[in-house]
Amino acid sequence: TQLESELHYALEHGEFELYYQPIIALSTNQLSGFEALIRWKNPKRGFISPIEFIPLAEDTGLIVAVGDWVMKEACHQLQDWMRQFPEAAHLKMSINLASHQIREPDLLDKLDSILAQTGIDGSSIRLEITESTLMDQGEQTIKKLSQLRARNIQLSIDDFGQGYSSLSYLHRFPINILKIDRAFVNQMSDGGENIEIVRTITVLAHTLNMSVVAEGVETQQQAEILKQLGCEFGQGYLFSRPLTAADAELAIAKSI
Ligand code: G
Ligand code: G
Ligand code: MN
Ligand code: NA
Repeated sequence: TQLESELHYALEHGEFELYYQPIIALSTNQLSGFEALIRWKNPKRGFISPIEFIPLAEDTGLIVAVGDWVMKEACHQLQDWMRQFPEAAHLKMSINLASHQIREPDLLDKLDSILAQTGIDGSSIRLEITESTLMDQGEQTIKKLSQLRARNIQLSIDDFGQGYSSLSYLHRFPINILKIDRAFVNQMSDGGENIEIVRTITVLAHTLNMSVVAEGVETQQQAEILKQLGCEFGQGYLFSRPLTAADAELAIAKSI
């Protein structure tokens, strides 16, 4: 299709850009890291949301090339920030990984070469994998995830609660972080029910030795409730929208 060939063109001509959304430690209000979020600025069409082109990139397999670019760009950016700000060595860079990318045989080699090139420690990056990707795939995925963990790379389940996680299965995945889907967080203040769901997810995560990131935190009240529930991290418009690299850099400078 037209859009498909434009995606190819976009990759080769630098039309993609990463934005960085802060992730905040709720107990201290400190910056703990960023989630890298891709943006496409097309000279003709203008801004195209990832909601439109990521599914297409997944269907056509182009997601692997796009994902490779994202991993490289995000890691080089983190390397640059760590050089500029030695006090920011604790910051984590979260990178979304599509299901194609996990199945891809070269993923580990690519990550190894990015880590070697940038000198970043594996523990500084977090790969976000959606719940449905995780549940779709069997033993091969568990093996791949273990190989990532062997490099100290952290693993997050993204959009948790949206899919159909088999809870009995969850403990078999070597996951460090659980990101609670923003649907639960948004509706938390409406009444008790979603608060109880978030509480239960948090207890579940902690039982499995995972930390919790709440997505879509938009109000101070939500942040307070989340903190009380023992949720460690928050991400959302209350703290910050996704930022350009330049603005993210200012946020780091301010935080240290
Ligand atoms: O940032 P925004 O709300 O526009 O993102 C919309 C969707 O696109 C989200 O589900 C997000 O996870 C996804 N997305 C953003 N950046 C990337 C990326 O680099 N890779 C993949 N696979 N998905 C991304
Ligand atoms: O699916 P994933 O969690 O990767 O997507 C992250 C998306 O959520 C990004 O596109 C980002 O723009 C969006 N987002 C981030 N914070 C908020 C928020 O507080 N409210 C809403 N509605 N969306 C948010
Ligand atoms: Mn994500
Ligand atoms: Na998410």
